[in-house]
Amino acid sequence: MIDVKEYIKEKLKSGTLHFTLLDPDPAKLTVENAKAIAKRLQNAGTDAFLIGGSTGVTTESLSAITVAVREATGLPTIYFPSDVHAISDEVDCMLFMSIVNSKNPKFITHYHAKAAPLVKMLNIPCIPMAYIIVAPGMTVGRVAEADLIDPDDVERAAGFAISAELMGMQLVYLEAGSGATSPVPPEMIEVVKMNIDIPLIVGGGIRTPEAAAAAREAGADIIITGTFVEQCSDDALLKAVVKAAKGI
Ligand code: 1GP
Repeated sequence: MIDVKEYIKEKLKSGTLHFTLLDPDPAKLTVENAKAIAKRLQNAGTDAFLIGGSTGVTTESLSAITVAVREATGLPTIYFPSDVHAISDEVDCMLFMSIVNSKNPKFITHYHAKAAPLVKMLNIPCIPMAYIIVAPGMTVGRVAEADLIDPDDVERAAGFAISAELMGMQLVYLEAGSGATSPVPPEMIEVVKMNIDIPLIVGGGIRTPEAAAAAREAGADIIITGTFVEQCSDDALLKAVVKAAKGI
């Protein structure tokens, strides 16, 4: 099993990382497709795989996709939690995340209280993370009942990020929502990054080398792409986005 916290810490010494998001909803991704996509992304230079989605994920699909990705690439598999009922000890670690700008306490701490005993019993390594949803927010914004942060309201985003750090979170994720038409603005990334000392993850709507480079230049430590990697059949473009994210 890979120590993901250590892996991230070591890799960040040489620059920004790129993580690939795979949605293990069986209606969207088969094991065979997951293996093929994971291999292509490894060849493009991705550093790890986040596995998770807002709907339709089960323990079985999460385990099956995780094992497939691990066998195909040997890269870290990180659970990006979907549901309290989908928990697997196949993953290298789980992002134990609070959706800090949700209007519903279920997404801040209550689902966590339901899942925690099993997570602890299975001894799944966890990284505590604050998940901050910025407009448009897309499906996760709706499902998680987020009080969306306006893309211009950089101070509000920074406030959530700083409070997360003070609460002991080890990662902050600025999320525009999967498939967002506009990613988190570079100005917001810059201000949030300036105000925290923990790694900053940015995702949602990044699908061009320009957008990936803009997020990296603004200070993102880890850049996530999901929709783009699922849909892109052009290996050169895939590589260009990963390279732009990593600045190599
Ligand atoms: C969603 O940030 C991720 O949680 C990825 O978004 O699917 O738009 O790349 P995309």
